[in-house]
Amino acid sequence: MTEKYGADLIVDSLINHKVDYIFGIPGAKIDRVFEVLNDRGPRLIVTRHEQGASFMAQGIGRITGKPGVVIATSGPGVSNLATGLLTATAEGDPILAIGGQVKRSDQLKRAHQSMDNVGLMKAVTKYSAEVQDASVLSETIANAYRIAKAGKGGASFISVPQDVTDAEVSNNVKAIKPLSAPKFGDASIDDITYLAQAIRSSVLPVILVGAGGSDAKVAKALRELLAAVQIPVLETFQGAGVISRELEHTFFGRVGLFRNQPGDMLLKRADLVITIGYDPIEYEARNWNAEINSRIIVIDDAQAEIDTYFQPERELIGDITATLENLLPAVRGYQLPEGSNEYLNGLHEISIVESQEIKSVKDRVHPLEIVQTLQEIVKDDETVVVDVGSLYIWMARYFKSYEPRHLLFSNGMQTLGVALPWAISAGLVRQGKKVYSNSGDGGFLFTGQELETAVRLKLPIIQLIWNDGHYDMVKFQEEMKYGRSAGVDFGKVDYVKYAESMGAKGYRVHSQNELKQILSEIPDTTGPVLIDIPVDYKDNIKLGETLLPDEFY
Ligand SMILES: Cc1ncc(C[n+]2csc(CCOP(=O)(O)OP(=O)(O)O)c2C)c(N)n1
Repeated sequence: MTEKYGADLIVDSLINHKVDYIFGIPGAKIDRVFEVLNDRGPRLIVTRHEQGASFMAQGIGRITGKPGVVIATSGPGVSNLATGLLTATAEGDPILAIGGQVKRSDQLKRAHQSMDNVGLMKAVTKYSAEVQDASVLSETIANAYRIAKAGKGGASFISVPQDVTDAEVSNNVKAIKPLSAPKFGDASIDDITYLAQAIRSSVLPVILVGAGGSDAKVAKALRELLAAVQIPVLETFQGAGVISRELEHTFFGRVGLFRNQPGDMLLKRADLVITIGYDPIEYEARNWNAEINSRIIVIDDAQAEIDTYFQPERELIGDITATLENLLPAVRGYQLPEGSNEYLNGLHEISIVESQEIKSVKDRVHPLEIVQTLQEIVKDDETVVVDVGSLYIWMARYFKSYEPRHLLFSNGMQTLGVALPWAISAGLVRQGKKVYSNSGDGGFLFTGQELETAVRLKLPIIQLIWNDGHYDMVKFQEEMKYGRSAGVDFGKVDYVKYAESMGAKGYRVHSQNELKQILSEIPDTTGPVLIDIPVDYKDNIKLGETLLPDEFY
């Protein structure tokens, strides 16, 4: 019989959990796992930095709802995972991370790469543990996997000392087969009836969909509800895409960051706010309920975190899809009163007028021109990812997406550098579909080295760089606060050459027409393409200004 090691149990456990991809970089303390991956197991995607690998695992978690898996070696390999795990835990995305560790006998010494892995990761995960005996590796992985995706998703981290990975295990120790997750029921009939009555007696109810409401099943149930009941809907940035084209008339935009959107007016005016999978980390209630007078009812799978500005009258806790399905018959046919319809028509007009004001300076492209061009080119089943920065405010406000989890933002943690790694995850999962990755020239170079990974994988990623030569989102907000900015400038990079040096195609455009032409000529099958777009950010200050007349509030 062939020998079996801890590393075999790790890989067999991943196989049993039907893990398709594992992202990471090896090192001596964990290399036996990579050695086993040579022969079997998930497809290994070697990245150019562990942070990139952790973002890619998060991207898999965000898109599929199943934990993305990442692996790194001890010391700096593990610490480089921290930002990805933090972002995933904050934003509700399941990840299973496996980190190498020094031998157990070296852990209390100042030995090479010795570090308290579990202590470091405790702060940024839902679960952080170190395995001390190879025979329990599989059960630890099974639990970590389940914890990562239970309720609100997040990261699980397992530290594995080198001598545990390398330990021989008896052939009687088998990797645990995947177990079916417990199925939760809907909210109680009492609570559903209560909400139905609240809707029927309201004059202007509104639904606010957050990250937890944006998975495909919830979106389907919500769409069925909205086809039968007239209620306006708002999204947070991570709730993007829940409203289909057919239901577009029910959509009143996204809210987040500055309290100046038509959606903010609607939230203020509404006499009933129904939140679905809303997480305050995206847009704290103090921003939209500053006066503490909103009537709030929650639909979620876990009870709400209460604060002064978020005191729901009722919470419908249970499987969100099942709750929405059972709410439907109780509210079918509800129509808004005439006065509310007039108000909503007015709101629609404000958004349309605002999005039409475009005047770009010569040789630079206005943000709204980029948004409009993408809107024309991108198909509904293609993925658009957006890094943090001024570009993300423009995209979150104006780019419409009609399928859940097809327009991706890091909003809970606002982590710079997620775009290209998430684009790689989307390219892998949604095979054959183009992915449009948007980054500022600042954020792009946080993980820009992963362009080589995308080239190696031949993924059809179109990386747009909104290039203004500054960390603009900080710049314009500093200018609003202090009348000047600090720490926001950096030097020039030739992104076309950068792309070419890694084997990608690189272009630079100076007008909306050039952008449109290049985008429309990219074949579906081509590998990564990078487009450098000198962007005209003169209107950015408007993003933070109070934009709406008071009487609408
Ligand atoms: C990891 C990380 N570091 C710092 C920040 C703070 N921050 C938010 S936006 C931003 C500037 C982004 O600049 P760029 O990518 O060029 O996009 P732009 O705002 O110019 O469109 C910075 C530094 C952050 N969100 N994440």
